[in-house]
Amino acid sequence: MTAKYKFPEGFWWGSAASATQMEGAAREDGKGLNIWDYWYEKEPNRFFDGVGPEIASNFYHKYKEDIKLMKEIGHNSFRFSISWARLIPGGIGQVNEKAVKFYNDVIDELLENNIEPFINLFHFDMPLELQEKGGWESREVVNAYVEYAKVCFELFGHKVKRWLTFNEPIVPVEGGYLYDFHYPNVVDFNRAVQVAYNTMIASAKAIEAFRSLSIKDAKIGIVLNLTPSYPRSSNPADLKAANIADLFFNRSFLDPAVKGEYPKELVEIIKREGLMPVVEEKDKSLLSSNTIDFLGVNYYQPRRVKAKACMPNPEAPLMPDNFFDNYEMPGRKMNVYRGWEIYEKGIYDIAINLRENYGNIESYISENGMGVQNEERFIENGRIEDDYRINFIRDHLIWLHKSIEEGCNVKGYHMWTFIDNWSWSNAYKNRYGFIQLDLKTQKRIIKKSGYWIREVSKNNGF
Ligand code: BGP
Repeated sequence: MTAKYKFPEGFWWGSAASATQMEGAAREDGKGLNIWDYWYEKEPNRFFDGVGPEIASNFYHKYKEDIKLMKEIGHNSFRFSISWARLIPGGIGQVNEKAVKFYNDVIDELLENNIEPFINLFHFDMPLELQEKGGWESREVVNAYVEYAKVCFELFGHKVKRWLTFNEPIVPVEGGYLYDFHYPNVVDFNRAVQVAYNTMIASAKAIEAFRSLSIKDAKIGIVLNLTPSYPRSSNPADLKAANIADLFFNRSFLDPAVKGEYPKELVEIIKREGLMPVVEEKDKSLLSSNTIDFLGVNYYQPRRVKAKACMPNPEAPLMPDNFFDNYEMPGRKMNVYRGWEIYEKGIYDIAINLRENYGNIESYISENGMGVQNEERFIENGRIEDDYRINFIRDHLIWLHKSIEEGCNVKGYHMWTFIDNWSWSNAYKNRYGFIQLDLKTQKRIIKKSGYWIREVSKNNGF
């Protein structure tokens, strides 16, 4: 078949997942607890249907079967994260040999199946003991993370060539320190800024440690969720609001990661509002000399913004949203289950922005996907006929393809996610996988989209 949309040779086709969301075995083989295990124990009501992370999709026990399925649906690459609390229970000190064996086995199994492993070091899962020491607010925790990163590079660096320091580092800031959807459920802009800042310091320090090891042919990057900010109109007030949202939610991580410095405009706002974090003398040079080699972009939805309509309550906690209002554009296309707008062109706009303003840094789509509730209703002859997911992927890929034709340096497309998995406080509400997971039996069944992506991968296009 000659594909109409042909992708560059060696394009990465695959998916992403994270330790807490797929491994299960949350209390097995010496794994320490992380904030998810703990929060669930404390407040199970905060999780959809009261389901916690203890079993997840059971990758810990089923990785062989799962990797076989990845192969079957055409994966040539796969991103997963290491559970810090599994590798180093408590977050500091002794390495857990059973965890080392597990991650080695997973990496070997992937390599034997010609699936390139991408390893992410942190996907929202702070070891509990370190959260109790202050989490990302604490420099001690930053240093512990760097030690953990070094352990990973030393253990697995000879086999793994693509490393990521963080997945969506802004999400623990939003969830844990502003909007109450992650533990420790703090609402405090000041502390949120410190957490955001320290995370970037941790990332830069891990990159520094990585480079000092000179691992042959290996690259290190970060995964950011980029949400292009579209103003309601060209009215200057709307443009200003969209720019502030962009500074807060995109450039706060994108600029230090790629350019090694924070945008001046953002620093001015943070100073004006009295939100400056505690910084150390060497931070500036640390950030500027340890920028990423490549960028993972998670793209789910755009952010539409308008000028603030009302004065915020002066007694309510200060929030990023004091500077703009979210805008519900009439006629927008929605994924109603997740409550996220679907806007395929956003993926193109991100790539063009990286080309124009970020030196066309090597990038790939590290997550994109569509969570749908009650997918069983689409079962025909034993298989989920998820044509909506196929359309979703295809329409995004068409825009991604266009960006590549226009010179954007995009190297791959990973879906969220390989198999239906546990989605934080949404637990199993929305299903994202190419592969259906029967929660009762743990049986895995490839959905129609899985067969579709296999063909796309085989033809390197469609
Ligand atoms: C991203 C995260 C993933 C994943 C996905 C889907 O933000 O990196 O961990 O969960 O979003 O979102 P959700 O699970 O909230 O529906």
